[in-house]
Order: sequence, then C-alpha cells, then structure tokens
Amino acid sequence: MKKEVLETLKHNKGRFISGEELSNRLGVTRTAVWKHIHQLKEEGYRIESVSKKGYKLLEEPDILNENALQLDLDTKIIGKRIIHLNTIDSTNTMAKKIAAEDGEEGTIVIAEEQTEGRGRLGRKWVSPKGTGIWMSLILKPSIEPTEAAKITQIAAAAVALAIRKVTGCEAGIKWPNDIILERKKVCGILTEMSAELNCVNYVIVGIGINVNGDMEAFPEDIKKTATSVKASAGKTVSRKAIVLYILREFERLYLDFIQSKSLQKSVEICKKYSVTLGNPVKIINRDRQIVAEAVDLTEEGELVIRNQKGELEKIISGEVSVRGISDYV
Ligand code: BT5
Repeated sequence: MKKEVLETLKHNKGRFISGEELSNRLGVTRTAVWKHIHQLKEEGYRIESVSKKGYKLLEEPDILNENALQLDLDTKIIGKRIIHLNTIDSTNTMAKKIAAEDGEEGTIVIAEEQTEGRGRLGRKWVSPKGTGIWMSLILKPSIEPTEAAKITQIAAAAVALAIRKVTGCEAGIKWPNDIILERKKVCGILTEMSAELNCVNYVIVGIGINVNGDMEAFPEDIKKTATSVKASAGKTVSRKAIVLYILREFERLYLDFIQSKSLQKSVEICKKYSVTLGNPVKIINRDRQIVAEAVDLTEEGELVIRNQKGELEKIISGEVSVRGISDYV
C-alpha cells in the first residue's frame, strides 16, 4: 500500500492531495494513509503536511528500493523483483543463492554497501555505503555456457549508455569489463555463471559503479586508477536515474541478443565507445604477456589484436591494460 500512496503523491507532485482523497482512492483508512506517509518521510521523501490541505510531495530521495525504482521502471523482465539491502557481503554472492533456489530471471539484488565486494579472480571491489551502485542481475538464458561471457559486453554497453545519457559525460568502455571516465575506472562488471556441460543454470551480472563516492577516502592503490561519476560530472548525480537507464538498456540489448542470437547491437555500442581499439595494449593471459595493438571487436565480442609479428589474434578473455588508461602497466 505504501507503493500506492507514493504513486498517488508522485502523480500529484508539487500539489496538495487531501488525506480523505487518498484514503478514498486507495480504500484504506486515513490513519493508514498517515502511517504510510510517516514511513515515506522516514525513508527521506520530503512531504509537506498541512491540516485541511493534506499532503504534498516536494522531493524524492535517491534511494534504490523496490518501491522507488519500480514506479519509474517500464521493463518487462529486468527488475520485476528488486531486493534492496542496507548491507551485504556481496550482491553477486546473494544473487547466486537466490538463483540457485529458483529465483526468477530478472530479479535484482542491490545493496547500499558491500563488505566483501568481489572483482575478477578473487580481487576486492571497494563498495562504500550509500554512494555507489552495487547491484547484481539474475539471468537464466537458454544459451551455451561458452556464450555467457557475451553478457558482459551487453552490460558494458548498457552502463556506458546510461552514464552518458544521465550525465553527458563521455563514458568509455575498456574491454572487456570496465567503464572509464577521464582515463580512470568508474565501473567494473563481474559476470559469473553456474552451468552443466551444455546448458546454463544461471548467469549473474554484477555491476559496481562509483557514483557519488569520495575518492579521497578510497585506499591509496585504488585512488590512482579509480574515479566517480560525480568527479567527472562536477555535481552529485542521481543513482536512481542511472540504475533505471541501465535496466532499460540492458533489457533491450539482452532480449535482442536472446531473440536474434546475435550480439551485434551491443558490439556496435562497445566499438563506438571503446577506449581500447586503436591503442597499444598489454594482455596478461595466465602466464603469457602479449604486447600488441587492439584493432577490432568481432561479432562475438572478442578482442582482435595485431601482435608484434603483425599477425591478427582473437582474445576471448584476459587482463588488458591500455596505454593512456591509468592502470597501464
Ligand atoms: C571488476 O573486477 O572490475 C568487477 C567488479 C564488480 C563489482 C560488482 S559490485 C556488485 C557485484 N557484487 C560483487 O561482489 N561484485 C559485483 P576486476 O576487473 O578484477 O577489477 C578489480 C580491481 O578494480 C581491483 O583489484 C582494484 O584494483 C580495482 N577496484 C576495486 N574497487 C574499485 C572501485 N570501487 N572503483 C574502481 N576500481 C576499483
């Protein structure tokens, strides 16, 4: 019911709506209306209450719970269920548990803070409270396990588009899983899966974005290579606006990938905003380091490099550092 009270206030944003009208419209007592208004105020909604006039919504907080997001979300699958937590070890770990227990495709886990946020290969992801987007999407695609890595490219395209659209900042994509602003990493993507030999049980796409975080408070080693959306935009940015845009774009590109069995739409975006292509790169794959030039992305989302012998090679995964980006080694 709180969701319906909020929905009605949002429809009448900036105007008073009386307690009586709210209770008639929603079929609940005026006391119930008052309780929901009280809870919304506690969540951070600025609502003016004036006797005989009623309630007026003045300002919405930047919160990422189900009520706040779903009222503005027009997706079919992605975000149908949103689990919002104050603190968690890792949203990917929680999403895995939910997916394994029959959690539906499109379910999202978002946390205000992660105490054990994870990067690839057991690395840490710093996830301070209330300032970033730490979220995981549960997917259950009917694809071959070898196809799952493509979903990272879909997420990268969706995040780059979202940051560009919401802030106007020129977000770039560093293949395969980083989003870059002003040569520094603003977002990392961690795609994990559970699969049998020929079928995928589930895929979890974890997205971590530094939005309004204070980069000065980050650990020294990460500070050199990381940035936030706020640092580039020069102002506080709505996390909610970015999440909504990501979910919409992700759904559009993901459904296209599933239906057309082609990654083409996402690859086009990844190429357009690539900070990797055309640059010297170093690739570390297991114990091999390759110095090369990044020349293209294939239709499958693999990186094509020209090695020092002048031969073209396809890279499916690995650590890539790009000359000009702050983590170049
Ligand atoms: C990634 O790994 O970039 C994937 C990060 C995925 C994080 C999300 S948050 C929601 C979900 N739940 C999780 O537990 N994880 C996902 P990788 O490419 O391995 O990069 C990791 C490296 O990035 C670290 O070793 C640090 O150097 C750096 N790093 C750590 N925290 C960072 C941050 N907040 N911003 C920028 N760089 C960071």
